[in-house]
Amino acid sequence: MDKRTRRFFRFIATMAIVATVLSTQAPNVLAVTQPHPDRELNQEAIKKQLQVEGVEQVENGVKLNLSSDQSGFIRLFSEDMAKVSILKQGDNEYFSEAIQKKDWDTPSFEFSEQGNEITLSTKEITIKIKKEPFGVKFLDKEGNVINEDYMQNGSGYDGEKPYVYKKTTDDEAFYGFGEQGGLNVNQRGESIGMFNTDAYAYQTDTKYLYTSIPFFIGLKDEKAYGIFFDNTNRSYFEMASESDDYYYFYADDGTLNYYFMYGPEIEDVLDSYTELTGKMDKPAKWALGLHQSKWQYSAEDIERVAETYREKEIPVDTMHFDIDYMDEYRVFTWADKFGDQELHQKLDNLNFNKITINDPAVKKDPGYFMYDEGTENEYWAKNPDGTNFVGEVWPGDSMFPDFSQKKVREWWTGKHDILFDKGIDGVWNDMNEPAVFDGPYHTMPLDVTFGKGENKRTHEEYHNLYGHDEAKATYDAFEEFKPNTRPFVLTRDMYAGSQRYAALWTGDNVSQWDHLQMSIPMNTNVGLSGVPFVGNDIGGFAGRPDAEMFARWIEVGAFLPFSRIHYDADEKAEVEQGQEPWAFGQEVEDISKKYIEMRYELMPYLYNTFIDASEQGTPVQQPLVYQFQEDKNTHDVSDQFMFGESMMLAPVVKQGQTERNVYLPEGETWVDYWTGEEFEGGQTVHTNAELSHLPIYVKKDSMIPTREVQQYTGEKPLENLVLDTYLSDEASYSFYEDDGATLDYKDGEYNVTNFNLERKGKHIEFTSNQEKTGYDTELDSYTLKLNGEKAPEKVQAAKAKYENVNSVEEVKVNQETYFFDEGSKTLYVNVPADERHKVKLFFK
Ligand code: MIG
Repeated sequence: MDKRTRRFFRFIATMAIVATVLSTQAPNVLAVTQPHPDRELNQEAIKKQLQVEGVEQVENGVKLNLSSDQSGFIRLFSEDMAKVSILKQGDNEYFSEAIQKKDWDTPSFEFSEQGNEITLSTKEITIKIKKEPFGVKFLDKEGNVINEDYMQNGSGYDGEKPYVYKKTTDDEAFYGFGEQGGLNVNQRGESIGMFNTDAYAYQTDTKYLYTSIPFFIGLKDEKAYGIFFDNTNRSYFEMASESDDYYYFYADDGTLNYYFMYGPEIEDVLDSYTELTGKMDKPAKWALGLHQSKWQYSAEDIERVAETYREKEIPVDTMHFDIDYMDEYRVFTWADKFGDQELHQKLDNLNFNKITINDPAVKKDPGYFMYDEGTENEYWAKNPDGTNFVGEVWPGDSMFPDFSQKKVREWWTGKHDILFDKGIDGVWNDMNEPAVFDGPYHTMPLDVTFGKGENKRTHEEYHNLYGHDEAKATYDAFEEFKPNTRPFVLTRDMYAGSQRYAALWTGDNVSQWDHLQMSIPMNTNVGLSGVPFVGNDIGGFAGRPDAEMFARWIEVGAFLPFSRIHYDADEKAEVEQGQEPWAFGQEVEDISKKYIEMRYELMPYLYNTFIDASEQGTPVQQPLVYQFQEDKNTHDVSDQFMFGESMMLAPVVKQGQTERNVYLPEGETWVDYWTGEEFEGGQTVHTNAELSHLPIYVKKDSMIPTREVQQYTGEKPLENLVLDTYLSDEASYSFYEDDGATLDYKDGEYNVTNFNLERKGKHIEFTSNQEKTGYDTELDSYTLKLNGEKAPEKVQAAKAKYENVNSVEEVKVNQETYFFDEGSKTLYVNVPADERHKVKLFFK
C-alpha cells in the first residue's frame, strides 16, 4: 500500500470508530484517542540546502558556519559516538532531560580539511562532512559507509521544523522507536509518530501510543548503528515509507540535534545509548514476581484474590490497588475500606507486596490539602494568560502539577509517605500523557505553559516529558522515605531515558489475538530502546479473553520482563469474566500454574538477566535479531523471542493453532526444552503445540541457573542453586548474587561466581571460582543438572568420591552425591559451594 492509500484506509477506520461511538452510548465501546493532526514537511522548503561557509576545529570536534545564519557542531563523545547539532542564530546546543551523561572524555581524533570535504576520524569511525551542499557521512574503520545523509534533501529546518534525510538501501532494517504498534519487529516501511497519547483500546495500526522514545537502530549489511533524535516535541519518522532510497525524521519544533552511535553489534549500540541516557537500576527481586491487578477490585476482592493465590499455591508477589483506593480520586488519600489496617495486615501476613496507582491530576477542591498547597505555591500548569489550567479527569475538575519545576517535583515526592506509611512497596503512575477528558484531543491545549522565566516551555514542547518528570518525582520518594530500598515505579508514559526511573507497561491493550501477537514486536522494540523492564496486561486490559486466549497469553506473560495480569472494570465488559488464573476452569488453571511456577524456578536466571540490563542495557525480552544480526533470516522474525541469553520461546499467538513453525537461528545447536531433541540452527522446524505447550528451545552449551519454586520471591533463602546445563563442549555462567532488595550492592555487598563445565574426552570437569565476594550468601551447594547425558562411572573431586543416590530429591539435599535419571537422561550432581577442587564426572 502506498502512503495515500494507507491514509485513506486510516481515515475510513477512524470514521468507523467515530460512527460506532456516535451510534451507541454503551460504555464498552472500544475507542482510540488520537492527537491533533500530523504536520507534514513542506517539500519546497526542504529543497533549499545548507552550505558550509566556514570551519573551525573545536576541542572535541568541529564548528561549522552554515548558510542562513546557522551554525553546526559535530562533536565526538567517544570512539564510536558523535553528536550532530544544527542551530539557528541565537540558539544553544541542546540537551533534554533524557541525557544523563554530559561529560565525556574526548577520544583522540584526527581532523583534516580538503577541498569540499572535512574529515574527523577516531580509531573506530570516520565522519566525512561535505561542505556544498552540507552533508554528513559516517564510515567504519574499513571505510564502509555506515550511514549518510540523503543529499537531495539533506538536513536543516523547514520553518520551525528540524529535519534530517538519510539514505537507505532495500535491505536496511530498523528497530527501536520505543512503544510501537503493528505485528512486525522491523519498522522499515512504517510512518511513526511520537506524541504521548492515552490510546485506550488501541489497535495494531494505531500510530500514537503512550510513550515517545525517538531512538532507533539501523541494521545495514549486518552492521548496526543507532540514532537518537533528542527532541521532546512531537516527532515523526518516515522509515522508507515513501521511497526505498531514503528515510527521514523531523519534529514540529525544537533543535536539530542527534547522536550517532556505531555498533557494529546491536548490543554495542545499546550499551552506548544507555550510557548516554542512563541504565535501569538493579531491580527489586519481588518486582520480578507475578503481579495481579484489576480496575475496580473492591477491598474484599483484593483480599480474596490474594488468599486464593496462596490456597491454590500459584506463585505471586504483588497485588495492585487501582484508583478506587483513593478518597473520591483525590491523590494521596485513602478511602476507608482500602486504607483499612486489617486489609493491609492481611496482605502483609500473606507476604504480598503492594502497589498503588497514582494519577497526576489534583482535584480542584478548596480545603483538600493537595489543592490548597499547590494553589498557594503556584505549582500548576498554566494557561497562556497566566491563570491555572483546569481540566477534567477522574476527580472532576482538576489541576495539573508542573513537574518541569524542581520544587514541584520535590513537593510531589514529599507526599509519598501517605502511601508508604500503609506499607506500599511500589507506585504505578497512570494518566501521565497527561490525559484530560475534556481537553482537545484528550490532553491539554498545546499552548498551556510549564516552568517559569527562561525555563518556560509550552505544553507542546513539554508534553512528551510529563510522564518522565512525574516518574522521577516518584522515584525520588523512595530515597526520601525508604532509604536503602530499591524503588519500583511503573509508568504508562516515557521519554528517552525514563528507564532510569521506571518500568513500562503498554497501557490499555485489548483481549484480542492480534494484541497477544503484537506484544512480542512491541516489547522487543521497547527493549531495543533502552527500556528492558516492560510488560503488557496479561489477558488484555479492555474486553475479556476466553479460556484459550488466556492460556496462550499466560504462556507468554509468564516470561515478560514485567509480568502482570490486569483487566478493565466489569461495567465495560460484555461478559462476566474474571482474569485470575483460576477463572477459566481447571485446565487453564493448571497451565497458568505450570508457567508461573516456571518463572519462579527461573528467578536466578531472570534476575541475572536484569543485572545485565542494569550494567549493559541488555534487553530481557529480545528479538532474535538482537543476538543473531548476522543471520538475515532473523531480521523479520516477530513471533519468537529470546528470554535472556539462552532460551528461545516460540509461543502460539493465534486462535485455534496447535502447531507452528519455528525458526532456529544459525550458528547454534538448539535443544527442545521439553524433549531434549537437538536441531542444528539455520532451519525452520515444525512443532506441535497443543494448548498447554509452549515451545521452548535452549542453546546448546548454555547453563541456566534455577532454583526451587517459591510462592513469592523471598519465601526461602537460596541454598541450592541448580545449574541447568545443555552441554556439548563447554558451558559457563557468571552468576551474580546480592540481597535483591537494598542498595548495599553499591558498597560491594554482592558475589560473582564463575561456573564452568567442560567435556574433556571421556570425562566432564566442573569448576567454580569466586570472582567477587562481598555478600553474605546462604548458598551452600550447587546442583549440576546435565541434560542428555549417560550414567557416569564415578564422580570425584580430588580424593572425595561422590556417592550415587537414588533420587533427585536426595541429591538436592545431600552434598557430594549424584543421581542419574535413566528416563530423562539427566545427570544430577550436588557440589558443595565451598568445593575448591575440580569435580570430575567419569564415563565409560
Ligand atoms: O482512564 O485507573 O491504563 O491500567 O486500570 C482509565 C484505571 C484509567 C487507565 C490505565 C488502566 C487503569 C485505569 N486507567
